[in-house]
Amino acid sequence: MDKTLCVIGLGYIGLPTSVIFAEHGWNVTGVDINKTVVDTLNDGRVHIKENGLDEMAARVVTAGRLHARLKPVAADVFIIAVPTPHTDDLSADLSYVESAVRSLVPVLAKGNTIIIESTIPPRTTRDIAKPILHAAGFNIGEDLYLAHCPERVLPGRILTELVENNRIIGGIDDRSTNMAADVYRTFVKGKVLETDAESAEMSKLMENTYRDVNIALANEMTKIATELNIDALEVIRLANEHPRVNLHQPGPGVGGHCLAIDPYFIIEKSPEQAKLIRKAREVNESMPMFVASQVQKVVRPGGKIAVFGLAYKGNIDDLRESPALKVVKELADFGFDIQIYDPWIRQEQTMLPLMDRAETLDGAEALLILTDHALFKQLDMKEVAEKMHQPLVIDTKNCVETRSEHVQYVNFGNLHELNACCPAKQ
Ligand code: SAJ
Repeated sequence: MDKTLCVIGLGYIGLPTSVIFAEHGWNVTGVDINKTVVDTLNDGRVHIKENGLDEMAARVVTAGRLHARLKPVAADVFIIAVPTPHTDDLSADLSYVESAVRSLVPVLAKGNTIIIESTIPPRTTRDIAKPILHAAGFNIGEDLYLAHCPERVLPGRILTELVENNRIIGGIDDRSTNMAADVYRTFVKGKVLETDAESAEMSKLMENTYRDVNIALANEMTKIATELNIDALEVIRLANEHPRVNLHQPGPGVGGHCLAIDPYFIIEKSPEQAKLIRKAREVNESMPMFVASQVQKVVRPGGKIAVFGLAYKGNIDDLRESPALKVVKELADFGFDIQIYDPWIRQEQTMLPLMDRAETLDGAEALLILTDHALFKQLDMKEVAEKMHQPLVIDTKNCVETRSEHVQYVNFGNLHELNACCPAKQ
């Protein structure tokens, strides 16, 4: 194949996307403003941890099918995969998307297809990207084709999901949709679903909002169940035996760059209507404080707390919007002495001091598990109990599989037991 692709943004999505297109025969240029990222990739290495990415990147760079650059180059197809952070008032900061679109203008030629993969509020493709290209003298749908194709891959499984997941392709017009769909059809094994730009934008946001609202429901139910001495996890297990019910799992909050942010992109566009979506965000945002207040029931003021897990979810090295960071902050504000262990996080990723497992447990009055890393499933509870001052395990992710008489084990199903259990407070 002699097709060329230029990907703007070599982050969690843009880098694997560049690599997978190159692996499927495209000639790819990856563009990033960060020189270290560019140099690292041109060396055949990657700056993020993702299953299988390092080997595949090394292969396509060595084969000469993937190059990294600081500026866009001419290509048949452009994919924009830059971040859309939110501003202090929680609306989408589109400055990266806008400047990425602008940066293409000098290299664009008639017949090019431009695809925005970054998550964006509804109508952004038509109301913001299209006018920039139009002002540069291009007629969209005739000279250039423009579409939104949201990324929907799960960290840890990105290379597999890029190929196997269904893709939604929403063009500014039918021709744009068809052109963009053909790009993905070169390697996607899932369905390539063609629609308009607005439906594509909104459906991506609703997928993550659906999960956020469902998790909020589970979290709210956990608070209610704790008050009423009911086992929330048992309730979820039983209710989910119904063929049309899928309650999600409660936890210390909702992290990551998607579920915790995407709902706000809907709220900002329709603040009067988005009542349930806003409430769900509030419930999930309240969970770190809820967890900290449960711990406060059972640990003496100033006491040591061992925290296992900082990443926003299990088996990844990602701290973005992690509820664990917020729980740690609340606990620190309460004046507790916090010791943290996370085998997936490197010290340079955080200002919080990380320790090894044994040091973290040493003298602790509670072990608080905030991330469901597989490594935490089989904890040696005898060792845990020996190191701790008070052998109490609070598992907010219900992930520990080992049970033992050496420790008191509490999860979101029996949090109410904390009201009665605390020798440290007596
Ligand atoms: N969580 C719960 N309870 C649950 C499920 C998740 O508390 O029952 C928490 C997790 O611990 C984590 C957060 O929610 O803190 C988000 O985790 P996640 O695994 O649900 O989602 P992400 O953010 O890693 O990835 C999501 C995915 N979207 C959906 O599953 C609908 C992924 O497919 C998207 O590509 C990604 O968002 C994205 O980029 O939008």
